[in-house]
Amino acid sequence: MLRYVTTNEGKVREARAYIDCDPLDYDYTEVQAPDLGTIAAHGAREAYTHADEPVIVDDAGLFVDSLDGFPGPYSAYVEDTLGVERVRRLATNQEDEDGSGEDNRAAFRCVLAYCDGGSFDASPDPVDRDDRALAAAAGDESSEGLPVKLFEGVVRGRIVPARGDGGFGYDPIFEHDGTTFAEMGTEEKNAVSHRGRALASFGEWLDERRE
Ligand code: ITT
Ligand code: NA
Repeated sequence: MLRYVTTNEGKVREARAYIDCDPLDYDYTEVQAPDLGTIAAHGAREAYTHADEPVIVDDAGLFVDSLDGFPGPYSAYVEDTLGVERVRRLATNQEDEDGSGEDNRAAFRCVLAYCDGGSFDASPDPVDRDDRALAAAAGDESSEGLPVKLFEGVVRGRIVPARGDGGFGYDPIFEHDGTTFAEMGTEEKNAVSHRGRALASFGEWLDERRE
């Protein structure tokens, strides 16, 4: 069985529309890195080594244009500490300061990292050497070199005052085509979201491999 390595029920709900998987609560090392791919690839190798079953690690974040991409890879930490409403206010103040009148543009990004210990045409490591150094620093040389396939999804939108009570995380303040992600059902969000796009390409790749 494919294991979706996460503690986030919202991610699993969305993933199940595309793939058959069970959640696995495994606390892999979230290495400090500026890009989601490095974090996810490292997590997938470590989780596979632990679980000995095919795994998917999902690393995602909200990137606010006016904040130079903050909170980005730190989105989970920032949600826990500042909270969603303060991130919204930060983004809004920023806009007022430069008086540009620009919309509060932002993007959600998601990287899925797949590892099953088998060999396949792996994705090039996002920052190959750095990743190895990070893996070594985390005391995880054993899993070094395991092939990992990365799938990425991006959706652009705007930061707005919170609306809706669906979804999770930053969904209430992220508007796409006039609707916040928290105002959408799972299917509607999946059809346009960062995670939906990454899952769709992962699902296609899995199907091709099975043929
Ligand atoms: P796991 O690491 O256990 O998978 P997490 O929620 O900590 O769960 P991330 O490390 O990927 O997930 O952190 C992503 C942050 O971005 C976190 O605060 C999420 O709530 C938020 N986030 C990710 N995907 C989102 C989405 O589709 N809608 C809203 N917020 C999202
Ligand atoms: Na996390």
